[in-house]
Order: sequence, then C-alpha cells, then structure tokens
Amino acid sequence: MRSFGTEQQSGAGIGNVQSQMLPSTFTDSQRKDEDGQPLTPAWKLLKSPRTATIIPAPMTFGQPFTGVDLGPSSMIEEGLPSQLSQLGWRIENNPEVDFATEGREAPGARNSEIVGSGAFKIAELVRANAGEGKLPLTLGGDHSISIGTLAGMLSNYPDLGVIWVDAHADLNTPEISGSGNMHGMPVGLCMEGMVEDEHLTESNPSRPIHLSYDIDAIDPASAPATGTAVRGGLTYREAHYVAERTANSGNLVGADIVELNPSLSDDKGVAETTQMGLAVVRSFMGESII
Ligand SMILES: [Mn+2]
Repeated sequence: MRSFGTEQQSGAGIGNVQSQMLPSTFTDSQRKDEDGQPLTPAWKLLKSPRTATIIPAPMTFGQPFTGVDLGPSSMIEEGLPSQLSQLGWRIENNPEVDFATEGREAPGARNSEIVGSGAFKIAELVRANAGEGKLPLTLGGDHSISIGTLAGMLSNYPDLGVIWVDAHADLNTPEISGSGNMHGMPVGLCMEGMVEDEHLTESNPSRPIHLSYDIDAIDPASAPATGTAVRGGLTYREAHYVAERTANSGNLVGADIVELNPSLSDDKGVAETTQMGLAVVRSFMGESII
C-alpha cells in the first residue's frame, strides 16, 4: 500500500501542487472588473454582522409536478448553511414555510388560493428579515414563491431593482396564461407600477437589488432536475457570471433560488443540479470562481 505521507517526492503529482506555484502578489481586494470596480462584494446595504436568513419555501402548487417541494431540504442537507458560513455570513435558519394544501381557485390561475396564502406568509417573513437589515434567501419550491418575496422586499425597498434569471419571462397573468400555472406569473403580477430599467444602478449606485434565480435558466446539460428545462440555456460559466456580477454590485439585499426538482432526473442528474444550485448561491453570496 502506498502512503502519501511526508516521504512524497517533489515534482508533478498528487499533493505537491502548492509547491509548484509561483508566489502571488495578486490579492482579492485588488481584483477589478472591466469598469474598474472592485470585484470583492461589499454588501454595503446590509447591517453588520452580515446575516442571511434562509427561508425554505417548499411550494409545489404553482406548477404541475410533484417533487419541487424537496428542493429546499435537498440544498440544506447538501450543506448550504455551512457553505455560506464559510463565506463569512452569519446564518439564521427558518423552519419550512407551512403551506395550505387545499383552497379555491380563480379563473385562469390554478391553485390561486394556496399560492396566494403561501405568498402572503413568505412576504411577511421576507419583510420582517429584510427590515432588520438581513438578506432573506428564499429556497423554492416553484417560482410562484417569488410573488411573496418580491412583495416583502418591495415593502422595505420601494426602489428595489430586480434581476430575474430564468429560461422564461414569467410575465403571465391569469388573463393571458395558457396553462394557468402560477409559477409563470410572479413578474406579470408585480409589473404594475414597475419600470423596466436597463441600467439598474446607473441613476442610483446604491439601488438595492433582489436576485430571483430560476434553475431552469441553466442549460439542462448542467442542471437537468427541473420542471421546465429548456435547451440552449446558460452554460456553467454564464450561470456563475450572472451571479458573481450581482454580488459584485455590492447592492444585493435579497435572493431566491427556485425550481430544483429532485424527482425529475436520475441520481446523477439530481446530484449535478443540486450542486449547481449550491454553487450558484455561493456565487451570488460572494464566492468568486469566474
Ligand atoms: Mn421561473
């Protein structure tokens, strides 16, 4: 049996990569993006100590597939809280939001009472935590949870900028939706009074930003375990680029990661998608890999 103890030889091989590296004068605080802005997130709108509140929201009634309610527990069991602690966050864990399972529905909006009362609970949690200067990190569940997160964030930050990373625009309303699935409606339902703004922070460099990240935005080659996967999605690198740029704005105040469905792929696909989800969250919470 071979041992990798102290008798290792120098040269290329296992265990001695560090000794092969040139010394570096390149520190993290010196990294700049193409506009000359520092690449180390500043989290300038959150209170110290920098705290994230994890809100597991296992909502399934905004879309037709079972299993998306297992998304939050999958990410938590695979180490999300400790991974964020390692990035310097103080973490508060909430129990899973308890959703109704029965309710009436309005024309054109399936399960609208369940989705609506669930969004109300989420909005209240998000509002309370954001109001204390913490970053609410809401784990879906399907994307209808963002009806609640946006409402909660907007009540604290009326000038909130929203970055919506998604394979779909989620701009439907009950009047125009073909399916009536409410995970396709959060942006549509919140659009009233919102303005489209190509340059979120140009007029106000301190504008708070909420990131709503749908795993279906990522190409199914990297994230197959989701309900409405679309070919030609974001590559691994693009998926992280969007997340890191958002973090590097220093203005992130809230985030959602949604639509991981561990019942819609084989074991390998589920593991890949879960790890991709965790990695994207770490990226928008300050880890730099791009
Ligand atoms: Mn979506």
